[in-house]
Amino acid sequence: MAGVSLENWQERIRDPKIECMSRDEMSALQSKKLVDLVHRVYNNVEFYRKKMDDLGIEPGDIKGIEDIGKLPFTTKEDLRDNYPFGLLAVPQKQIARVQGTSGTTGKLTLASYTQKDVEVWGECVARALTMAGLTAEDRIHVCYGYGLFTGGMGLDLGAQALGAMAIPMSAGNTQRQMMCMEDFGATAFACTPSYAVYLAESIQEAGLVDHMQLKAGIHGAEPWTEEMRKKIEDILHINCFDIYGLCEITGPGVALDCIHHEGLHVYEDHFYPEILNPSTQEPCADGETGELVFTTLSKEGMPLLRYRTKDLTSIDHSTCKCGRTLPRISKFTGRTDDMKVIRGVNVFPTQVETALLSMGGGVAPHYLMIVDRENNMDVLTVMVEVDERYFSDEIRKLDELKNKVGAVLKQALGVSVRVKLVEPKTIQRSEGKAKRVIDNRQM
Ligand code: DLL
Repeated sequence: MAGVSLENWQERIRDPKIECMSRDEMSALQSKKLVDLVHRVYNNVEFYRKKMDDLGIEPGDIKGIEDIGKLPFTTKEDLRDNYPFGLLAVPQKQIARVQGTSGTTGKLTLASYTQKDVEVWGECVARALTMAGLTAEDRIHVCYGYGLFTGGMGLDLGAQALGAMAIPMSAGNTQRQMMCMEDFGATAFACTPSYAVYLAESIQEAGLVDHMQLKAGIHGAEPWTEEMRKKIEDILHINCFDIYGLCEITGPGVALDCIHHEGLHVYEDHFYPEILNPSTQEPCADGETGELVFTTLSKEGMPLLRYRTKDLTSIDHSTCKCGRTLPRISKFTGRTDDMKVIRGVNVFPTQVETALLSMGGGVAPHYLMIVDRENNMDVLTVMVEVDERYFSDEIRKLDELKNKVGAVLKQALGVSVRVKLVEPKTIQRSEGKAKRVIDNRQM
């Protein structure tokens, strides 16, 4: 059984030339790619030609990466308005694959990839898997969904590029996941962090932890906390890594955290990150939180200029302990659109998660936030599952726990919260992205 920690950890870097490149060399590479990209989109994408004309910019005005601020933004709404193939920079017959994500309303967001885009994607995920300590010897159990969602396909492409064994389980059927994981000797697994906790608990309950050969978990597609990472690691005795991506840029494989867990390294030779103040769109300094904006430097099929992700993070350009110079973005606090303003206070689901896990027991990290408006006042109710081991019929004990949870949440969020304790396993589990918030105020 592998252990958690830096002991017996061997650093592996798939592409040291790029991943450890000096800042000057990286800027030169990015500049060259940006100049080429701007010409490509201006000449081939009506939408960008019009946007640049409106701003009075010509491709020749962009001389290097330092000119990126002159370029127009792209939003999710722009993608919807040009759905499905209006933003292609190549003829449709060169598109090898489409991937998508379903928003909460309306049409899905669709992204188109050429064969080369697919290869770059696989290579980025292979870099990420290497960062997580995996090699061609490994067996990667993929329980992200396969389909338009990029999770399953992305991890699969990465395993292939690495030369490892992909186990394409897709999502669902936890009993079967556990059986295959054990029988096929999976050494790593990939799924959302919320499903990883559920799967880890199920493996533990079935007494199968020691039967597994797992050493790494690759989790992302939704925000999760350091406490959640430690929980999965402690149950399964593995190292877990945070993988980030979005279908518009490429799926998983835009960034991954290394063993030091001090931020996620962005593959900036392909995806140029900017962190901007969401209101003023001015650049944030290193360490300051803002909206993550990406320009796809290498994409052929559907390249995007300054795509506003709505994800909130900060960036650090210093060299990491692992030796990589790739900048690191901090773990995501949330999105501009999943932040809830409750009685004037900004609240993110991840704050609830951190607070619950900091209690050191009593409750499980399975929760649901419900926001209502009563008598013109916002009311936040947090439904929390009582941990199986602490579950008791004694009303007094449950009352004590409820009060404790209420106090911990109030301290963490800065607003008072109604706590509703529920029995273990009653909050619906998701095999994909977990639903953490229901806001009834908008109905
Ligand atoms: O969720 C791609 C992905 C699949 C990433 C598997 C990692 C693993 P979309 O469905 O397009 O793509 O959703 C993208 O999910 O803008 C973030 O808000 C959120 N997200 C993705 N990864 C993380 C993460 C995939 N590690 C949206 N932490 C993004 C926090 C994440 N949020």
